[in-house]
Amino acid sequence: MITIALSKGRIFEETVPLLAAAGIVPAEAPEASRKLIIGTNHPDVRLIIVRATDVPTYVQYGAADLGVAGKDVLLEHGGAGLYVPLDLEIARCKLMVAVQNGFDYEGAVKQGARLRVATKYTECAREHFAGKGVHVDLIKLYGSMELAPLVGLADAIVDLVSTGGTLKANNLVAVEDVRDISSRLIVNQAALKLKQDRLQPIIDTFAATVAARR
Ligand code: PRT
Ligand code: MG
Repeated sequence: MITIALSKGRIFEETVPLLAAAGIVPAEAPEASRKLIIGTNHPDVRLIIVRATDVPTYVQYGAADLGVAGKDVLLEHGGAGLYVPLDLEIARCKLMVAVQNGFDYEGAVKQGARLRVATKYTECAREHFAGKGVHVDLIKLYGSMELAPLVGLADAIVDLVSTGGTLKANNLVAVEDVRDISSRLIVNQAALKLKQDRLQPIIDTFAATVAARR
């Protein structure tokens, strides 16, 4: 059995074409069924649907052989037990610093002010501000970071931005890039050795499909 861990939403949707290239077709869409284990056209290939942040954990412990996870998730999770052979170049976005419209971020940084920063991405944020020599108090949140500056919880947020629509709708502006983000194929290292004959062709087909899109 080959088990592939995916999160529903953009990662599932953008992985389906890559799976199709490898001849793997899900029996149903996760939104349609509420099932957490989804069969495919291959009796020995199944998909499991987990939270985006849990994908590396399932693969690390070998409960899934393969998974697709955002670089943001991998940076926060750490890479133990994971082989990361491929940037799938899907679910692209940017990790950015954003503030409420009118907040003088550059000025605050120049004055050496201590900034309160709300984020789900505390590891990335810590490294980013340390690299700039900016002192920050990090406030860990698990979602809706955009709210924090609006109600005085934080001066700034570090969050993912794709269209910019969410920032705009909440009177926030991006003031700094932290890094580009895309999703990666992750592989359980032991599974790669034990099931190489089944896994390597999938990895190779994904790689060829990604390269052909460039
Ligand atoms: O939603 P849930 O809480 O279940 O989990 P999740 O947010 O971790 O999962 P999901 O499926 O939303 O995201 C999975 C992966 O997609 C992330 O780990 C990223 O690598 C990638 N990705 C790409 C994004 C975005 N684009 C994105 N725009 N993840 C989240 N967003 C959010 C962002 O946090 C912000 O709230 O969308 C909002 C901004 O979008 P725009 O288009 O308004 O700028
Ligand atoms: Mg989300």
